[in-house]
Amino acid sequence: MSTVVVVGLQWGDEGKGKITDFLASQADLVARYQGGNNAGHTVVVGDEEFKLHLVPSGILYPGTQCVLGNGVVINPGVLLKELAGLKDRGIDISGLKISDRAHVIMPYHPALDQLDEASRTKGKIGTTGRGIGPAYVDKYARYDAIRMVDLLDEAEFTERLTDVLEVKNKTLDRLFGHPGFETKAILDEYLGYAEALRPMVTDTSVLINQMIRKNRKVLFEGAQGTLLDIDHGTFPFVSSSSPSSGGVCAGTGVGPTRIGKVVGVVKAYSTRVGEGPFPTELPEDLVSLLRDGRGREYGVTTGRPRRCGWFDGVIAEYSVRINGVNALVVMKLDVLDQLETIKICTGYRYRNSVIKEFPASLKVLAECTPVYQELPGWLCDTTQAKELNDLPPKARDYLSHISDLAQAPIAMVSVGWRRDETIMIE
Ligand code: 2SA
Ligand code: GDP
Ligand code: MG
Repeated sequence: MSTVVVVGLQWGDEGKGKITDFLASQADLVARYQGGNNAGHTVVVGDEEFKLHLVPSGILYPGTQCVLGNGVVINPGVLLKELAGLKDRGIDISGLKISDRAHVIMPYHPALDQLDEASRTKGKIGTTGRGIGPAYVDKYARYDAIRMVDLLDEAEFTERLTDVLEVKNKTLDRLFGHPGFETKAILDEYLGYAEALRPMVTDTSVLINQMIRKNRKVLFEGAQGTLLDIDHGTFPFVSSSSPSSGGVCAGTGVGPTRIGKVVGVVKAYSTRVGEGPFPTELPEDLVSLLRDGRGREYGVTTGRPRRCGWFDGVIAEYSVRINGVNALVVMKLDVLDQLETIKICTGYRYRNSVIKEFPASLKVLAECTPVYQELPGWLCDTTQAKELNDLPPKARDYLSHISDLAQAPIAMVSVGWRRDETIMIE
């Protein structure tokens, strides 16, 4: 079957943008199925770098259809700005379609997100502040949600917004003493967005399923990662959507019988941005080993420095299982080029035993200490490698450990941010 899901197996930022772009050269359609403009996907083409937040990473190929599925939450102003920026750089944006069932991020969503985070003395999640959580809360609570289809209907939107603002303004005042939003100002702004987006809004489930029936190649691009999944992540330190492969069906209107392959993207080490547990995290005095130099581990959306640590085999096996991964892609191997010793976590020591399965309880996780195997570094440049045999034996040995721990075969290895710095294995 010609459908492929690209999913992050850690806490996001594995390099999904690069791999989606790489695979998109063969794709007819690329769809996002969850998240919103909290995502930051980097694609490098020659000397040009594109940082995509909402637009799928297939947009750089003219003629490739791109879709924002019903599971995505859409900030219309941000989307239009991103599209204008791409157009200014000569990118053909005419292939983008947006689901009529996708939910809309309204101005009170980022406000509530930021005020809520700022008001908490403990238990901060470290969100991106883009209103993602509050938008999904409204979706699941149902009463106050606004979908694209509502935004395009002026009478419906005006009525809904008037009712919703009454509730939201009370909440903003009562919880945070924050001044309310004006209905007219939002109407003026959002009805303008509605007109600009109208030609792109459609029933994208029809579109994607038509492509699949014609046996065209369809890619589903995950944002964030499995450990940030609302169900399978390190709850509550997660995002509010379903980045794992299970999210594809609900988030695009494509049935599970139509999913062909699941490509799991992992970094050769680990990173996390925001709060929450991170068993293999390096202490601050060692973090620059991975964060700086070729690692460039800073948030694409917020600029926040990312926490960095060693590769975690417990998490890799967990995520391969949750997503049904049948091909692994290992990213950023080159970042380890100059390390004399590389550690890899093979299990967690918990009280008197070693556990291999990622625990649900954060209390248990806090008591876990990683069991490390130390491997010798290869101490040479891998960025020029074009096939597996070009890599030094020690680097190949490291990759074998990753594959064994994750219990999945490696299909590709990335040794740099450029398209051609990619090794195909199968
Ligand atoms: P939110 O804003 O409600 O989704 O935040 C909840 C948690 O999810 C994390 N999160 C992310 N983690 C990694 N990368 C993300 N995208 C940007 C990037 C992040 C950035 O590509 O660098 O620029 O800071 C992303 N989006 C959400 C977030 O840190 C919280 O832990
Ligand atoms: P995403 O959210 O999963 O798409 O990943 P991000 O774009 O947030 O972060 C990945 C970062 O790593 C970006 O700056 C990429 O340009 C960069 N990158 C991707 N692959 C490689 C690689 O193999 N080596 C190096 N050094 N950088 C890479
Ligand atoms: Mg990212």
